[in-house]
Amino acid sequence: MFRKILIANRGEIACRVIRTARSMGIATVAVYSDADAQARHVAMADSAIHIGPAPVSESYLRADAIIEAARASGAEAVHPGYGFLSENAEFAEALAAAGLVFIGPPASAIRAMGLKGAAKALMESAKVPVVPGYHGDNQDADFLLGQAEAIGWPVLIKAVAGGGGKGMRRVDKAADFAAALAGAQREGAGSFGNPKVLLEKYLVKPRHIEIQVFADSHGNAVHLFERDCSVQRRHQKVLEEAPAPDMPPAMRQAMGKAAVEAAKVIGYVGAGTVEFIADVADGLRPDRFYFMEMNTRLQVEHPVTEMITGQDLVAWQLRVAAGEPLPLQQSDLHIQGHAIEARIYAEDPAKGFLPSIGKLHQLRAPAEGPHVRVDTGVREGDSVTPFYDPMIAKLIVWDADRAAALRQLRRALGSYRIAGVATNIGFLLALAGHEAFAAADLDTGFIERFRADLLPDRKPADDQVIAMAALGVVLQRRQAATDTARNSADRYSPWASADGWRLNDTGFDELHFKDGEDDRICRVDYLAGGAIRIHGQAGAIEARGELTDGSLDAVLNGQRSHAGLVRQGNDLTILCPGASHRLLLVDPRDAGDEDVGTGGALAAPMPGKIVQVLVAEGAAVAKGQALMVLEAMKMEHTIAAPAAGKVSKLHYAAGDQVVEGTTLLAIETGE
Ligand code: MV4
Repeated sequence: MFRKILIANRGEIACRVIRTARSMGIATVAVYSDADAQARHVAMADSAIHIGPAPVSESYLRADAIIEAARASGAEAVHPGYGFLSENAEFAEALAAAGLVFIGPPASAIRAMGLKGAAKALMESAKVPVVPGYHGDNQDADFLLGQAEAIGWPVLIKAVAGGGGKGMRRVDKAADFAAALAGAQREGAGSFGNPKVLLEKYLVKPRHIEIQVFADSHGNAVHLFERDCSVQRRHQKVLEEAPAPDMPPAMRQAMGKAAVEAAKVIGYVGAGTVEFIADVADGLRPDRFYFMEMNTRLQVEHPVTEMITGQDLVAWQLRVAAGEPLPLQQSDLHIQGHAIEARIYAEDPAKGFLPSIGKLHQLRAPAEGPHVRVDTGVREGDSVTPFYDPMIAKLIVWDADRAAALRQLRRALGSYRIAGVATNIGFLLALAGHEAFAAADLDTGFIERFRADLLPDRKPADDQVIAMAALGVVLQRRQAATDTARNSADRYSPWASADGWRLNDTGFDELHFKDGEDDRICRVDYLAGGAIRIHGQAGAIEARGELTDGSLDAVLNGQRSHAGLVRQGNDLTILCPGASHRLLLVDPRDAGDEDVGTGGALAAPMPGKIVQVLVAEGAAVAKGQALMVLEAMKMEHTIAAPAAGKVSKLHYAAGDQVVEGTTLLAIETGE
């Protein structure tokens, strides 16, 4: 076995590989870009080597820099993870030339699966079923139209070098064929440098079912059953599960056998996935599945296979790459229970799933255990940057059967708490709670078909949410007041109390929240024993509770309630199970006091634009004095001095755009 390996990747997959390597006593070397110097995978590895600037073309895609790093570190083998260089045959060859082991298949196997038409012909020769169609060399438009007529409409034109749905055109009738053909050819040439296409019968109700295969260098090959990845959005997988719901045993056996044949015919070694498309117009049938493509790497969704087989696929990869035989034979492998993976992304479903860039001010994952696994590459306080995939984590659940696993999924998703970026968790919860998903009425059109159910309109905050927000604000003020009192000579001073009944005679306050465009102004009465009464739209709610480290444990009208609470200045995020609400606290008394930096450097609390600089370099300032005004998220935020001192440096001027965390100015406090 190797003594040291280098992981040519980042994020959750780098962390995943490091975890297994460590458990096997193998030393790990991480590589990182400028943007990842503080990343989790770097912190986890035994050592780490810088390979370049943030853009992937200048770092994680630089084969030369990675090979040099492997050499310099003394690593014997390189794990490519997925994406980046994982399916790059030249990279595999360059590693071999440098005397390093590529933890992946032979370059020849990667090439054999590179072009769709050639791969299909190869599969046909191995008796692996392929979608009926034409995948020959003749690219003449009239000839292809004739082939399409023979296949029967609708027909799918696919660029042979295409991928991820690019260079694909559905054609329903002869009159549309020529234009669609030209389009697919243009896209193939433009995106992949290859105008060649193939034709297939278009399957109107397909399911994406893939088989995990493994082969060693001694001629053994097995499969580790199937995964169903039919729930996709724009060719991005959203939910993956194993086994495939309602899979007939005869079909599982036939698909497993076909996948192993596919691996054998290309001389495969290592972990691979054979993707099939199943025509489910008449349900799942053993004679209605067809080879689509083979992914010559470990896949994002490999954990669901690990959960149902009890195997560690990264450990298998390392053993096979080191020349050992497969750890188990086919007859040793069995399916146990059901697993589902949900990909948690920093993206905004309300904005067309646009990536949501920013800092993960709060990141609380469900507790891990036999039923819940979380694979992640980020920690609370890390940022989602525009440079890389905005995946936050993979949540994997397991239970004895699908219905139980689905309950685990809903519970785990509901307990996730993320603030600072928008996430797809609400969308995932809607999916996991959808009756058609529970009924396993799956096909690749699932998300489009139920779009209206899955993307509900933004719900205004109800009285319960407003009450939680109000309670959170009151508890925070009390905490701040207690801290002040602790630091003051007279800790029992009534002025140190933040309770309304001491701050004003009447014993009540008014809190003004903005929920989107809606103003929510509510009266808050201070009651005995620390409770408060919040007057909402539908009535009053009596609330008390505790706020610890961003977690609010409350009792509202006698009912227990939990939520996450994150406050950035006057920007408040209330994270309720399955739904998050963002409110702005409109309160002149608080202006600026949460926007203060610590120490002498003042950082931008969020990305925005400097609209005003209120002090000059060298100016003496008092504690709490307004220094700059930052416009962010349509609100103005005052940056105030954390302590009395002198402005030693102004880094920005009015009109400048700043990213979150940027040091805006420095103050010498004389401390
Ligand atoms: C198909 C198809 C229907 N009929 N082929 C999409 C990406 C590529 N890997 C293959 N894809 C498809 N091929 C035939 N003959 C429908 C799709 C397809 C799809 C496949 C798997 C998962 C999601 C999909 C979403 C849309 C279309």
